[in-house]
Amino acid sequence: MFLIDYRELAELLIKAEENQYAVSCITDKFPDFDLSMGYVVQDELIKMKKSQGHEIIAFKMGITSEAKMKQMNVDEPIYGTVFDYMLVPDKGEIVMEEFIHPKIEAEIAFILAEDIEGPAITGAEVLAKTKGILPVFEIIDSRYENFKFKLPDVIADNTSASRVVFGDKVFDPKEFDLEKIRVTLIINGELKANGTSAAVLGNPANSVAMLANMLFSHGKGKIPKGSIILTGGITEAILLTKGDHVISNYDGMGDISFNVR
Ligand code: OOG
Ligand code: MG
Repeated sequence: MFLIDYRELAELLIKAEENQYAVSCITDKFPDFDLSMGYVVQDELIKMKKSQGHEIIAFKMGITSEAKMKQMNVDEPIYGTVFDYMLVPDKGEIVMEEFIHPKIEAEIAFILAEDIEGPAITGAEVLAKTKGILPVFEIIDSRYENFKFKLPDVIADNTSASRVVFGDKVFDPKEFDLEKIRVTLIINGELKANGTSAAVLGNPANSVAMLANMLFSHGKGKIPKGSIILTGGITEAILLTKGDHVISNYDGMGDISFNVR
């Protein structure tokens, strides 16, 4: 039997991120490594990031759409944390050398007007407590070789979180049908993927509710008002290459974009 050192695993993943190299999956070495162990490593990783001086700016849900489940060959939503150093301005740029094998996802983010708490909050209840919604890109960059992993691995790896690009306008959710926001993902003028917000658990508000319910069941309490939550990629993620211009249009919310230098 192996003894698993959660701290050491978190350190390994942070080093892989900081030095842009991929590592092999934890589950390859420890077949018994499970979902709850994945979150223990993620919690260690968050502690280490905080002690490096980084601050949490948002929560994220992942694997919330059929397209993502199929692409990654995993079947369950997961959550992670977005840090201040991950923030890229709208119309800004990312530098290819800072990544291993980055992919882009178009998502919808929520900003809470009130605290929300599990164990059984619903999407409708979340919506009643939401101050605003906005378009967001998430750039994911798995620290695992070939961008392949099992769920416990990707949970430990803070769900591949790497960068975020928020739109600069926040919208009133009451003015939208949250099941019907169409989103395009265009790279270098070519439509690479498109979808509708309903792809995210029927309604992205359900993804926020699920986050609150998961956090509660993991003993992590409520999500405080003012929190920002990324609800998960609407379409499959697309691999980025140097020189890419990425733009997404969201029905009724306009465009967000960035370049890869
Ligand atoms: C895991 C993160 C998935 C999403 O929006 O579905 C995610 C991955 O695919 O590497 O962020
Ligand atoms: Mg995502």
